[in-house]
Amino acid sequence: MNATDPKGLTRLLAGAPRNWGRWGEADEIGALNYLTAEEVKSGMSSVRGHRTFTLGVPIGTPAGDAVFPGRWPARHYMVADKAGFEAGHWQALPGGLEFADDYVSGFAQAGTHCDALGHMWFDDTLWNGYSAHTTNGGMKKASIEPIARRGIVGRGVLLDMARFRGKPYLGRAETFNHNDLMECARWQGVEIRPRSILLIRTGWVGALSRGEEKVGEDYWEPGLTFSLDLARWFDDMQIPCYATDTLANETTYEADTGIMLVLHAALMRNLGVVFNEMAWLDDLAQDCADDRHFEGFYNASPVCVCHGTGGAMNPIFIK
Ligand code: UVW
Repeated sequence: MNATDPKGLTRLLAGAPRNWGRWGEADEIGALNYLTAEEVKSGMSSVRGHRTFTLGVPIGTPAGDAVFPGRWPARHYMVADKAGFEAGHWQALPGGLEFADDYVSGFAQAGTHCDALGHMWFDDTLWNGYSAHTTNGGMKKASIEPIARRGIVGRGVLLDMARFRGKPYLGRAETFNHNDLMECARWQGVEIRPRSILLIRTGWVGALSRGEEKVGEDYWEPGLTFSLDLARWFDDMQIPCYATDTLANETTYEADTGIMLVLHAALMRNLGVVFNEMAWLDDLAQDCADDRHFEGFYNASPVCVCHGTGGAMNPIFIK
């Protein structure tokens, strides 16, 4: 099995768990179904100091935002500003009020975002068995809309893999698995309970923002790497959603085969696990390291883009 095999994923994931039909034939939110009122309560009761952290990265940055190869950064244009009023392009509103307006365009998957469950597929089939043809001209199934309507709210656990490994950030192509996550949790003194939302810090987005790492042609992120055991662990633990501070939530290639983005297939497409990518976790991680409290209340919802493949968001973590 290798990356040139068009059926590479089919073969790699033979025997991997799949949640299709588990929440009915019409389901479009997958493992978010695990987030019931109990999980909201558990998230709220894990709050101690009521400190809030926003996890969205800035977009439209003067230096140019880091985005996955093949995409380009968000573009920001001023439509109305004081100069426009002075030049006579705009007139003050009755009573004298003037205003600034702007226009932002960019990829749904640039910046901190949530992927729709139908964002990636193989074998012509999306999450829950929907045909890949339902993506044509806009997602008719498993778009970002149902996730935006539901919201992602529950008990979040920060797993600081970079600190655990004694590094400012994990290196290019550095990997870890579910056993490492559990060891990291033990080291931190926090419990990964069933239905926890995992926030996995690699330090990578911080390194990109400081220019210590760059997105280039041979881009290869650090992150979780696939195994059947890892997929089974996510399934057994009923993980509804996980966030990372990388652009795509997993190491870019499987080292043995060169197959790309395997967890988008094994976790998102097969299990319905929701991906929150490119989260800013450095400030939260510092606070957790200071007070040794690694859990809290995670709240997020993507922008509700009609038929969209994903949506920008700015999650809030309260601890
Ligand atoms: C890719 O598409 C590579 O990643 P994301 O999950 O951000 O969309």
